[in-house]
Amino acid sequence: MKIESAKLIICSPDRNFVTLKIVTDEGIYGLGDATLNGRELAVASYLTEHVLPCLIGRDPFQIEDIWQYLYRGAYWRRGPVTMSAIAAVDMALWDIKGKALNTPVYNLLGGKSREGVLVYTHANGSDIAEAVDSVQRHAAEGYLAVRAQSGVPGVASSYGVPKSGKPYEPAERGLPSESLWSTEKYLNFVPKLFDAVRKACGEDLHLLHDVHHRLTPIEAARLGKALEPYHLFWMEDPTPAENQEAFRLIREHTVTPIATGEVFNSFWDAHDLIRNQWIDYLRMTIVHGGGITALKKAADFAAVYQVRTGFHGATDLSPVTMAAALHFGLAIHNFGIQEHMPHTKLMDEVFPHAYSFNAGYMYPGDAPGLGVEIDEALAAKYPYQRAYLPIARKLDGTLTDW
Ligand code: GCO
Ligand code: MG
Repeated sequence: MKIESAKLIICSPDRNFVTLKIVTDEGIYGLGDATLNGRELAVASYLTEHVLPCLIGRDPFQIEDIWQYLYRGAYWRRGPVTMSAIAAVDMALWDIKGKALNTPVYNLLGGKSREGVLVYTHANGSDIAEAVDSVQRHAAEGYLAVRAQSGVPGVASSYGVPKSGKPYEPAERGLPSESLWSTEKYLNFVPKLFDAVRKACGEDLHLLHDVHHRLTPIEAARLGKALEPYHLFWMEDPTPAENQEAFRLIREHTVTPIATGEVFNSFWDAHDLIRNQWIDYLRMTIVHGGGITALKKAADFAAVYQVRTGFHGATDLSPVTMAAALHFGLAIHNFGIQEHMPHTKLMDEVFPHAYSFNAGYMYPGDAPGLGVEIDEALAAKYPYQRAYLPIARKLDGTLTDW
């Protein structure tokens, strides 16, 4: 079998997605997600100009060799643009191999280690009452794990707070919007939020919270300690992780479990965090982390240190990445949890898929390959529109981590 052609489908059904389609001379094709939220066309151009011409004529079964060719062969290493492009090729090749062998991708990764993939979803509110209500509604839908975020009095437009009762969706068309931030108000507020949520929802529901890189290590340590009575499943991205050693200080002060990695693009971003056991969950994702091939190695390394996966799964990761993450999560032994922020009805129509949700778990389905299609005619009706993530400023105007 040989790769005959490769093309990109760039569309915006409610939000932007860049999808790679690799077609073989035997008519089998594979799909890969290349979406990098707010920087979509950089990855598209990297693929079109530099990667796709090198694929034609290659054997799509040689996934490892093609990965090394695109990674080492470029000389320039890592970075979100490069790694998302490599990931898209990698996903499409696993999809092709599964279809060619007539088996779901999870079988190529070692087979089922569990029956279903535990997922968590997002609950949001502009205040505590709304957030509690949202957690309860998601629990009633069957979720066993829910992430809770709330507007903080005085910084109501903060991360994770939806506008006009819609699910929270940060990417916005037009130039970046600005939101406000106050660490002091946030730190005083969050324990009250989780006190209310625990009282309303009982002890058994898994609760999660995303700090979104906004605290210094000592502030994060204070938050982790304050949240201990509410036994969170995890505290996410407590501080930026460019300096991996920053997590040592948090770890030394709190037993609240720590998850990080959604902005990582290489195993090396997580190397010290894992080998020092400064984190409990690795949140890298297949699209931004270099594909299934790269993440399998990262997950196997993490397994040695009892670090489990908790892959990123916001709506900016397309259904192709969602499917890849579900096959992956079903197969590996050290799976922890998978984020699930449901796509809109339109996004699901553009990407018909075999995966499903039932009673707190997701299932990749048994279709060969990844089990996702793209309706190209429908996708063509929704052309790309420039969109950005917001930026954040402190109350005095200083730019800070969003
Ligand atoms: C999450 C994330 C998202 C990101 C978004 C950026 O935990 O789901 O933090 O909300 O902000 O995916 O593109
Ligand atoms: Mg996050």
